[in-house]
This record gives sequence, C-alpha cells and structure tokens, in this order.
Amino acid sequence: MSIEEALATLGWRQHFQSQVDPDSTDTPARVMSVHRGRVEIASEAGRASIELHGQSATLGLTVGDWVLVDESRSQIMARLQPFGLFQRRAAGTGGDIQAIAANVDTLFIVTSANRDFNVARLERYLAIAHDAGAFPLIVITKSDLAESPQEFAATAGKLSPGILVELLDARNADQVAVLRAWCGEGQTVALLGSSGVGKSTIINTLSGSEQDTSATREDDQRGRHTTTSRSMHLLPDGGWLIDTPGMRELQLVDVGAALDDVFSDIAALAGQCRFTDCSHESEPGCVVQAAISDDTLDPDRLRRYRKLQSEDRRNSESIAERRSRDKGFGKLIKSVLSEKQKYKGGN
Ligand SMILES: Nc1nc2c(ncn2[C@@H]2O[C@H](COP(=O)(O)OP(=O)(O)OP(=O)(O)O)[C@@H](O)[C@H]2O)c(=O)[nH]1
Ligand SMILES: [Mg+2]
Repeated sequence: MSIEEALATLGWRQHFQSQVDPDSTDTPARVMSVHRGRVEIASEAGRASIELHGQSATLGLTVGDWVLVDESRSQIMARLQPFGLFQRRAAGTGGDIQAIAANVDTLFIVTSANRDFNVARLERYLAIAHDAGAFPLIVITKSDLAESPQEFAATAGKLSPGILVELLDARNADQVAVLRAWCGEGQTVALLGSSGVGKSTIINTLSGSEQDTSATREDDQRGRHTTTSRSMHLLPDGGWLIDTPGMRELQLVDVGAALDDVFSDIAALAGQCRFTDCSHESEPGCVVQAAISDDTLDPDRLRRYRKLQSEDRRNSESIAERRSRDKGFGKLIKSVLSEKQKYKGGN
C-alpha cells in the first residue's frame, strides 16, 4: 500500500494535501484521542502517543484533527485547517469555545424513542451538523421499548426537508446494519446525543467491540454519562466512528446560515413577504403568518427557529465584542453612580 493509500484509509484527502509544503519532511497524522498533555495519533507508520508542550499545547487539538508531525514522530509541528469542526460553548467556563470533533463526514444524531426525544434539541443538532459540513442522519434507538416507535420517526422526518431517519434497536446487528452505508473506508462518522441514548451501543454493535455502556436510570430514563472522553474507533468496513460523552448542553455558536438550511421551509416563506425586513409578527403581506393561519406552518416551529437564531447571535458575539459591551456597561454604571452622587450632593 502506498503512503497515500494508507493515509486515505485514515480519511486523508485533497483538502489536507493542498496545505502541505511538498519540500517538508514533516508527515501527516490523525488525532485519535486527546488527553491531558498528550494526544494519540495514527499515521501510515502506525500509532503513537505524542506529548504536547510549547506551541503544540496551544493548537487546541481535538479528535479527528489532521496534524503534521516531525520525522521522529515526537512532536506536533502544525495543525491542518479542518474542513469542518464541531464546537460548543462549554458550560461553566465563562463561555469558552470547546472543539468537540473535526473533519466529520457524517453525523449520527442519536436519540431514543422515549422521553429523550425532543424536536427542539434535534433541530439544534441539525444546525450544528450543517454548520460543520457533516451530513446529518437522525438515529432513533430503543424502538423495541416504545409502544408506537413509528410516531417518533414520523415527527423526526418533518424536521428538515429531505432529512433521513433510522429507527432501530441499537443492540440488534441486523437493524444497525443500515448505518454501515455511511461507514465505508476513510469515512468519519461522529455520534452526538444525550447520555444513555445508545451511542456506545451502536458502536459496539457495528464494530463487534466492547465500549462501556450502562443502563439508564429507571425513573427518568436518563443516562449515567458512561463515556467520558472522545475517541475514534475503526470499523471492520474501514470507517471511523467518533464516540462522544452525552452532553447536557450544546449551545449554538456562530452557525448563522446553517439555521436557514434546517428551517429552509420558513426561510423560503420569509423570502416572499411584502417587506424585506418583515419580522413575521403583524406586518401586512407576511407570508409566514399566512402559512400559520392556513395551518401549513406550525407556530411552534417558528418560535423554535427564532429562539435558536437569538441564541446563535448571543453566542457568536466575539470575545472582543463582549468585552467592549461589558466596558460600555461598566461606563454606564459609573455614569449613573456619579449622577446619583451629584444628586445626593445637591441635597
Ligand atoms: N432495549 C434497548 N436498549 C438500548 C438500546 N440502545 C441502548 N440501549 C441500552 O441503553 C443503555 C445506555 O446505552 P449507552 O450505549 O451506554 O448510551 P450512551 O449514549 O453511550 O451514553 P453515554 O456514554 O453516557 O453518553 C445501555 O444499557 C444499553 O444497553 C436499544 O435500542 N434498545
Ligand atoms: Mg457512551
């Protein structure tokens, strides 16, 4: 096998090749997992663990990234620009952006045919997939436990034009086999969804391996956060699956146009309103409100679209913008306080 062929099995493609200086002796490698102070990589020369220090510790590497390593494979020299990146605003860290996975071809948005199923959350994941350049597929597990599993699939099928939905028992190899089409050689698939929905179970069934899984709580069917780190798993078909820990919070960051892809039905209606800056509330000639009146658009869907738009705007403020707003706010408080002081002094 040539070096190119070996790299292609890891997901290498022209997008990355074009970023490499042909005269350099550094070689490409893919990040398989990220740990405190070190990363596991795979390259045509096999697997290695590389310590991060100095400049390489500041690259913000995430699972799925492509990097260049030096000849002795002891140092990361550069991170190649990914073709797509999943990221989120991390909870409880003052809004830092955390990379979840890079260079993902297909996203399995995993939910269960039970109380986990939530259309607003699915729309959020769809926007994230569109933004990261990954093809989304909604996978609904635990079909074996639901009374009317088809209802979940029908609801999911309406969330975005042309959306693909698979309903299955994640433990059943015959049923899970429908997902194999997305997992061919060199393809990268990430699984996102709440804890306990069966992400690791799907990987186990597809690969015949043994990721840790554990039963959900009896009372509310919530998971126990069994998977705690992100890593890439090679499937017998040659595809790569990225397992992720169930996430409590996945806020949108800078997905902008991707929201219009998910809500393209509303975006298309909005384009036909009489006024180009129509707010779709009470303007005459509003095609969105007309669609709600004649029952062709669910008002809840419009509300969810709006909510995600404003969340995205809020989260996409750059740190600089936030600081300057905070500064402005600080000035405002100061001037109010000094006015107050003057007022007091005048009395
Ligand atoms: N009956 C049934 N049980 C399932 C199905 N999918 C997953 N389970 C069970 O649900 C539990 C949780 O599955 P996991 O695969 O650990 O869930 P996870 O999404 O990886 O959860 P975290 O790692 O915590 O994010 C396990 O006991 C699985 O056996 C399914 O389709 N049917
Ligand atoms: Mg898991």
